[in-house]
Amino acid sequence: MKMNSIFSKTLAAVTITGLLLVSNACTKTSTTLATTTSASGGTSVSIDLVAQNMTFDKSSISVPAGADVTINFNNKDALPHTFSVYNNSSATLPAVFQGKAVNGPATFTYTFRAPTTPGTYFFRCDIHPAAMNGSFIVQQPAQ
Ligand SMILES: [Cu+2]
Repeated sequence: MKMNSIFSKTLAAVTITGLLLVSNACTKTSTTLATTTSASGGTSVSIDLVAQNMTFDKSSISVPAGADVTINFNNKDALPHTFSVYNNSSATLPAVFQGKAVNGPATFTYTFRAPTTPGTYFFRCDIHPAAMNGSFIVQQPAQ
């Protein structure tokens, strides 16, 4: 049983990686995911996000439900940007996550737990929400 569990998790990670490689070939805005499965069964994901010229380099970020998310944020502008996640584009509170402002040019690492309910959420810069936003997609974990 234990071996089966490890095998299925490994298979799931490989499947996710394969799907993302396919989507990366289609569009520059898709997320590059490097998922890992910890011994406790939790999933972590690390995502690079660049803010430059008042825009993010991604219009869509996808993560597994309930994953530990690391955003490697690179603010290349000489002004502050933030990264926050909300339930939808109206950005009503409570937020899923609200990151602190990062004065650029500088890098910062945000960490938070993804929602456990799959669906399409919303991310934005809280300082420039109209110009800097996108879809934060929480995916059903692979079985
Ligand atoms: Cu901003």
